[in-house]
Amino acid sequence: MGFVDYEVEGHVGIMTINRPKALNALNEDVLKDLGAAFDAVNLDEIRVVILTGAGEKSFVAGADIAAMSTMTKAEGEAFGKFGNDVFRKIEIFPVPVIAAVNGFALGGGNELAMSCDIRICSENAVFGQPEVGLGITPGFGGTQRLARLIGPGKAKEMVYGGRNIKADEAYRVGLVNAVYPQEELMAAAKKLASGIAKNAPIAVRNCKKAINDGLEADMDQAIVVEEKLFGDCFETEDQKEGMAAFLEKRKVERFINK
Ligand code: DAK
Repeated sequence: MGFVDYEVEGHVGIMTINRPKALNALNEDVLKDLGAAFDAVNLDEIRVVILTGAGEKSFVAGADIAAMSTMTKAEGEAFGKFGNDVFRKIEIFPVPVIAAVNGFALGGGNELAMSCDIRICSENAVFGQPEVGLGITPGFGGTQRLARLIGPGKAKEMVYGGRNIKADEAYRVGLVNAVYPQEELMAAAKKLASGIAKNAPIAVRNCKKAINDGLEADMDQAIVVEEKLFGDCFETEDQKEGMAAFLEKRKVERFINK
């Protein structure tokens, strides 16, 4: 599909942003294709999505600076909304999305990675929000998600200074869960994905929703969110099979997403 390739391996969907000549920078067409690729995922089959970038240099080097350079205020706002809608679609996508960050994740690239549930990266990965050097603020959620993920002090240092950090520092501050040699990154992402995909899909989806929705609420409301999603798992075939397998001291035969 245009700038986004999509393949399926078992229950895992692998999406690759494919515009390597511009280091996979996000223009309107790339964003459109990315949104359409998520809309097209068959959720009866797919239990985890991996998102990566084409080539060995860049995940996404940000929003397309050439395209943005001539935007009016109104166009900039419309572009921001368009991107935000796609990123939010990923954030609340029913199944987990793993970002396999294979190089630069700058500006909109870091913001895209932060819209995913889990980030792992290659040793050459570089993360940052360089927007203030371009005369703008981060516009695809960078000021919001970075502060929530790594804390306001470190986020402010990165955002105000437009300072990029390398993979080891991203790991240390909790922006990524693990760092791998470039050639091992996709295998690691697939292993992580299949470890999730083997579990009861309805339960995994409900965990995603519980964590995301709960983080936006105070603890009293958050616990109610959890109660409802916990209750929602009961009477499913997978809940019955999971518990029966434990009581019968056997392995789960397979979870069927029902
Ligand atoms: N946009 C467009 N083209 C880009 C690009 C980008 N962000 N990043 C790289 N490219 C292109 C380069 O122009 C070059 O194209 P050619 O000259 O070959 O035609 C090609 O990719 C290779 O890049 P370099 O030659 O520069 O490669 P290097 O290895 O020397 O350097 C680099 C790699 C990643 C350090 C460098 O390319 C770089 O600094 N890129 C820009 C990184 C950056 O500043 N990213 C943040 C962009 S700002 C908004 C919502 C969201 C946003 C804004 C507004 N609203 C609410 C309105 C988001 C903003 C951003 O993401």
